[in-house]
Amino acid sequence: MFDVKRIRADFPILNRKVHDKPLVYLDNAATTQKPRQVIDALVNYYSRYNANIHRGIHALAEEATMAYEHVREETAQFIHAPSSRSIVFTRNTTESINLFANAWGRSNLKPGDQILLSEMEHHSNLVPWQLIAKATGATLAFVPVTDEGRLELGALDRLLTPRTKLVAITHMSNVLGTINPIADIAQAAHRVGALMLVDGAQSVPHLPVDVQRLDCDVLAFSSHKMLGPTGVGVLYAREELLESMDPFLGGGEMISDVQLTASTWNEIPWKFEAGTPNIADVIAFGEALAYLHRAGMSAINAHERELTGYLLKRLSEVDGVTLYGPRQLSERGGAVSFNLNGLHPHDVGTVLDAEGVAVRAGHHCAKPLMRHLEVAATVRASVYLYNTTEEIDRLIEAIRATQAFFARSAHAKV
Ligand code: C6P
Repeated sequence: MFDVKRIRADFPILNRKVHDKPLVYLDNAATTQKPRQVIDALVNYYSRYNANIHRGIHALAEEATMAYEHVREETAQFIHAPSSRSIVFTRNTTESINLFANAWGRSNLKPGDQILLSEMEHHSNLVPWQLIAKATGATLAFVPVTDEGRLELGALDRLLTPRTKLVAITHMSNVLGTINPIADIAQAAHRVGALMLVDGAQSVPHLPVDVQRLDCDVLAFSSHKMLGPTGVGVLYAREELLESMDPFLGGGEMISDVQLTASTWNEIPWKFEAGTPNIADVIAFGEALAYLHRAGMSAINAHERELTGYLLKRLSEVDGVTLYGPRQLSERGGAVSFNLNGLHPHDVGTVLDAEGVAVRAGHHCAKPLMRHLEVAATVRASVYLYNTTEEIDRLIEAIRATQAFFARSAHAKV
C-alpha cells in the first residue's frame, strides 16, 4: 500500500506552520519539497568527501567522482536510457534545452528549415528556439491547442513536412496538466525525418518515463521538481546525436587536448560538461531518484491520479470556478489551473497563503498559452506523492474563505 503518512514523515518542511496554520504545499509544479535523505546526502558530502571530480588522484576526489558518476547511471536507469553516456548534467530543464538548441541547432538548421513547437510550451521550450531560428534563418510552427486543452493532433499532417527538422513538445503541460501522446508525435516526426525533443520537466517527476518507448531523441528535465536539489538538470540525447554535436560551452573538463589555437573534445557526455559541475547537488539528486524508485513511479502516479480526481471534483463544486485543461484523468496530470469569477489570481493566491495554503498564481511562464485561454493569469494547485485529500479539503475551505473575504470587502465599499 502507498503509505502517505510514512512518506510525509520524511519531509521535515511539511511539519512547519505558515501564518500560524499548518502548511499545505500545493505548488509542486514550481518546485517540490525535499526528503531528509536528500538533505542528509548534501550534509554528508560536504562533511565527508567534498572534492573536485575527475581531476584529483586523492581518496576524496575518487569518492566524489564515483558518487557523481554513479548518479549518471541511476539517471539513465530511471528513464530507461540504453547508456549513461546519453546523460548530460546541466543546471535545469531550461539549460538542457538551450544546450541542445545551440549545440545541435546552430550546425543543423538553415534558412527554410522548420522547428515545430506547440502553443502550450513553457517559455523554456519556446524562447531558445526563437533565438536559434533568428540565428539560423529557420522558422517556427505551432501545433494549436483545442478548447479542451489538448493538442490538435489532426494538424500534424499539415504541419509536418520534409522541411521540419525538429519537433519540440512538452510531455505534460505545467498549466493545463495535459499529458501529450509523445510516442505518436515522435512516430509522425520521424516519418518526415525530424528529431523529437521532449520537455519532461513536468512528466519525469510524476509518470514512469521510458525514452525508448517514447522513441524520443532528446529529453530534458529538472532535479528540483522531483525531490532533488535546485541547480541540477538532465539532458538525455541519443548517443549518436551527442557524438555528432559540437560542444556548447568550452573550458576545463570538456577537452581531450588543447593547443594554443585549437582543441579536441572529451568523450560524451563529458564533452558537454565544461568546468566544475554541481557535484554536491548531483549526488543528492541520486538520493531523490532512489527515493522515487523505492516509492514506485506507478504507485506515485496512481496516488496523484486519485488526488487529481478529488481536486477536480471538489473545485467543480465551488460556485464561480473556471477550470482549465482536460477533465479525463487518463489524459492529465496533477497540475490544475483555475480562476475564481471576478477575482484576480494574485489576490486569490495571497489570501490562500494567509490560510497556510501554497499555490502558484501567474502566467506560469506560458504567456502564449495564457493568451490562447484569454486570461492574464491563473491560480494553479499541483500535487505530489506527499499530498493528501485532507489537504485538498483545506484548499477548498480556503477558497471559500477567499470568496467570502472579497464578497465582504466589495460589500463594505458600497
Ligand atoms: N515550470 C512552473 O511553476 P526549470 O526552471 O528550468 O527547472 O524548468 C523550466 C520548465 C520547463 N518546462 C516546463 C513544462 C516547466 O513546467 C518548467 C518549469 C515551473 O510551472 C517554473 S516556471
